[in-house]
Formats: sequence, C-alpha cells, structure tokens
Amino acid sequence: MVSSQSSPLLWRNITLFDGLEQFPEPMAVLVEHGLVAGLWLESEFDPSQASGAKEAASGGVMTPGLVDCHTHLVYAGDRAGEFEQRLEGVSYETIARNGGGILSSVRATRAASEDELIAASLPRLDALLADGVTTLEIKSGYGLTVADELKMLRVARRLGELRPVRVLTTLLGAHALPLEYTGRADDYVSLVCDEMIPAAAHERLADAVDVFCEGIAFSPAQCERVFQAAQRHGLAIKAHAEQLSNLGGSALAARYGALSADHIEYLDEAGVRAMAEPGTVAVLLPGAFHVLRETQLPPIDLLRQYGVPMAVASDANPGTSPICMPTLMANLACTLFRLTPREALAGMTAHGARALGLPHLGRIAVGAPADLCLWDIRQPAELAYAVQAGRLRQRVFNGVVTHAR
Ligand code: DI6
Ligand code: FE
Repeated sequence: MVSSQSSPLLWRNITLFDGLEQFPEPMAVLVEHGLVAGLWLESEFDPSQASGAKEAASGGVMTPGLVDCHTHLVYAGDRAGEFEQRLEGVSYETIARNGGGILSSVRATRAASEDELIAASLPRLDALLADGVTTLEIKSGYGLTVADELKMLRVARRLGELRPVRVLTTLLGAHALPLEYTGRADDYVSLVCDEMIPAAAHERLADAVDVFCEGIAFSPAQCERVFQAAQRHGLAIKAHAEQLSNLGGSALAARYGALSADHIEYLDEAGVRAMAEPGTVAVLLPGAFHVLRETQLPPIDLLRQYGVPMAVASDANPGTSPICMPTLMANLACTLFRLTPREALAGMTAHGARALGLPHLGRIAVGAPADLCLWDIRQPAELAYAVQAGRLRQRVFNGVVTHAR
C-alpha cells in the first residue's frame, strides 16, 4: 500500500499542533524518508534548506495523525435492538445479565469467518481513516474461545495490512463470561491465562492484554491472574476499569505497570494517585458515556492535579459506542467531560500514543515518524468545536500522502 516516495515533501504556512501544543507562528514542515526532517518558522524559512523538496500543500492546520487507542472495531452483527430497549429504560447491566449485550455480539462473531469479519470491519476502519486516524488499537473480546479470540486478532492484523494504518492488537479474552462457563468464572479465567494468552503470545497476535474489571464481568482477583499471565508472556497490560462502579481495577492495573486504565468514570482519588506514579494513562471514552447516558463524570480535575496524562478514544463497539468518528470524540470530551480543546487533541495524539506504549508517535517533531493530518480549518480547536466530516485535506502515513482531496 505504501508507494515509494522519492522526493521529499514540503508544507508551507502551516498552523501546527504538535500533539501537545499549538505553535504560535506559521511553520514550514519537511518530510523525508518517512520522517519529519525539518520544522521552521515560516518567517525564517529559506527554501535552500529543503532543496529538491516538492511542495505538498500550503496553508491549513496540521496535527499528528490521530491515534485511536481503544477500539473494538472487529465484530459481526449489530445491537440496534438493544439501543431501543435501553431507550425504553432497560439498563445495560440488565441486558447483559439476560444474555444480551456483549454475549449477543459474541454469538454473531463466533459464527462469522475471518473474511466476513474483514468485510464487516473495513467500512468502520475506512471511516476512522477518513477522519484522520493513522494508528489504532483493536481489541478481541467477542470470541471468548481460544480459536475465536485468535481469529479476531488475525482479522485485526490483516486490517492493518489492507490499509495504510498502524494497528496494535489487544487480547481481551476477559471481556465477558461466555455462557458455557456459567457458574465457572475462575475456570474461564484459567482458560484465558493458560491457553489464550500463551497462544496469542506464541503466534505474535497480541501486543497487549486487557480485562473488563466490573460487577458484570471479572473481579479484581480474577483480573490480577490475567495481569500475571500477561507479564509472564511479556505482553503490555490495559484495563477497562471503574466504568460502572469502583472496584479498584485501575489501581490494580497500575500496580502491574499498566499502559492505561480506560473508562474510569468511578475512579477515586486513591486510584488517581495510584496511576500517577507508574505513568498509567487515563483513557477517556466519552462515546460510551454519551450512548449509555451516564451521569458519573470521570475525575478530570484530579487527573490534572496529579499529572495523569489523559487520552481520548472512540471505544468503537456495537454496544456502547457505535461511533467511528474520532473528531466527534474530541467534541464530546469537551462538551461532556469539560476537557479543553487542547487537552482533547493531545488526548487523541500524544497521549493516545502513550496509552499504546508508543511515545514517539502522536507528535510532530524532527525525527518522528511522519504520520500527519492536514485539515481545512483555521485553528486546531475547531476540530473539537465543530462536528463535520470531510475536513481532512491530506493524510500522511509514514511520510506518504495516502488521502488527498
Ligand atoms: N466496556 C465497553 O464500553 C465495551 N466493553 C467494555 O468492557 C462495550 C462492549 C459491548 O457492549 O459490546
Ligand atoms: Fe471498550
């Protein structure tokens, strides 16, 4: 997919958001050999510094390529019927306890072949790419057998080969208790620890391991077993924690050096403190909060106070966030969680990359991989302020323009 890019590319007169800050003056940006090779103030730029470079564009807002650090993009079927049930007042937990929810997507996903899952997932991936994503994480978690979890991870890896995008994969075997293990949750956790994790590690299908630590899912003690197995196999750790109640899952994950704790609406100050020291990223998922019409806000002020980096992601999934528009997530992070537009954009670039253990991504800096977006807007805050598809003028992946209008 990546064509050979012979000549260096130059952008002039760019309003630049580098992943953390907006530059005060227009910039010139040079890309060569897949990397950002030069950054100059436009007023000081001398074309001889980039001789041989082809002008790619002039004007516009440039950001790092967006990083969607938490998605469940691969699944079959849909859950529109449950959406209607919830609007009539049935809770997400009640639907889950009655065999719907995640388990309904498990039935559809188990029945689907790899090719069917690719066909179902590609339009969702393409929607993310058209809105600026250059790196995303995809979780398993709708298979819940060794074979079906590995199938999902293979599909995720193949999606990354079919499109110019970087895909990281996460094994989420401990997402829900499959029906055939009713009453035997500890045995299912043994399957995750003793078979799924070793197989995913052996076949190099997973970059990380995730759990759903919740009353309707797995207890902290069960999650701890999964973390220990992940550590034994050298896989990074992530957690869905404190989404519907406070079980201390984030602090537990942080003790195991987790890259991130995600959702965290019910996180308390002790949990925030526990995340601060190892640098565990707080992944905010305003799409799920919005769709479930939650009211408990994540502890944004405490996260700021303790310097815990905040990422923002889509959580794209069939149940709680059927939304494949990362810039809408920036908007929701501001309107629902009161992030500043700058925090929301950092959450979808620099801090999203940290949540994946890839701190060299999500930044525009000399020497960084040239994953870039050029937007038809006047200032970076507009990405969070207005909700509008089609503002992406160019998308650059590894130094190659892969989308241009
Ligand atoms: N929390 C979520 O928001 C997703 N998974 C999880 O553990 C939802 C998954 C689903 O409802 O299908
Ligand atoms: Fe999720």
